[in-house]
Amino acid sequence: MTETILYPPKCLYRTARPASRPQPHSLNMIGFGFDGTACFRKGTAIAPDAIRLVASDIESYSPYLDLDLEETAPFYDLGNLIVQQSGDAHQDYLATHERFLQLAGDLDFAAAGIKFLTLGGEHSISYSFVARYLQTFPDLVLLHLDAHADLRDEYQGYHYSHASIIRRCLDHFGPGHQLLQFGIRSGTKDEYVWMRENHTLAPSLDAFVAFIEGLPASRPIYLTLDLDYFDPAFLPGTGTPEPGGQDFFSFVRIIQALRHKNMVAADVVELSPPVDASGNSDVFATKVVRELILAFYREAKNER
Ligand SMILES: [Mn+2]
Repeated sequence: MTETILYPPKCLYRTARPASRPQPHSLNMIGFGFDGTACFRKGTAIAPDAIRLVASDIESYSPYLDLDLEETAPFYDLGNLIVQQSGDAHQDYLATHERFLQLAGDLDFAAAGIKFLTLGGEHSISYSFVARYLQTFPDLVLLHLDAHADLRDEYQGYHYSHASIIRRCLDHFGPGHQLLQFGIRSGTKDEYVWMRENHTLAPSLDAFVAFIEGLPASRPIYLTLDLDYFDPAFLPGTGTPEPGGQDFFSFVRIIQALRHKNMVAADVVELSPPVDASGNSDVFATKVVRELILAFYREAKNER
């Protein structure tokens, strides 16, 4: 008998179809509610189901992309990876990562056209997916929206910490891979020196959007979005808020540029519903997720 690796979602994402395996030539939503290394304010574990719940109550139409979830090609909601909770964050992360490999490890993401939209969880969960897509696509572009550089080699003793996620991804970088970051406004001096030397930090929104617009239409893109990219005035419900952040319209400009490109996967991490009792952060995050789902959509049928 095989181990159960997924919980069905408490409620299915609006307009999504249920599935228990990644579906080919499709977008696959999956929750990964791991929050073991979060250092300040925990709570991201319940974010995937919080987003699904809000999704049933917001408009399915995006005026920014002129697309409607009701009209776009089907996508699938796989539910949530079962997160081990032994109290040892490192072991718990690796055990859940193993479950992801059981679910998708034998699939050829490129040939089968398997696209993932992952709902965290804390940022460390991105590693499972980014490493896999880097391996799959030797010319992958990793776009990183975040308040934090996440380039530490380890944080508070954790190699796979949410504060070192981009460093862990860089471990898998080959010569054809490229990283561009935007929204970063917090890090160590060493992290800033590294970003300057390697030209990975876009100096402005215009520069970041122009970079996306300049990419060949076929170049595969992975977008990792830590919601603390947004200013805490707009989205206070994250574990490690930083003042001086971006607004929703900056994200609209980015998504409008991505709409015409080849996004192969994305993740949205660090929403912590208990931190914002008003629930506004959950709504904000859910609108962001709606725009992302629609940005995956391709006019030709079954090419999501
Ligand atoms: Mn962050």
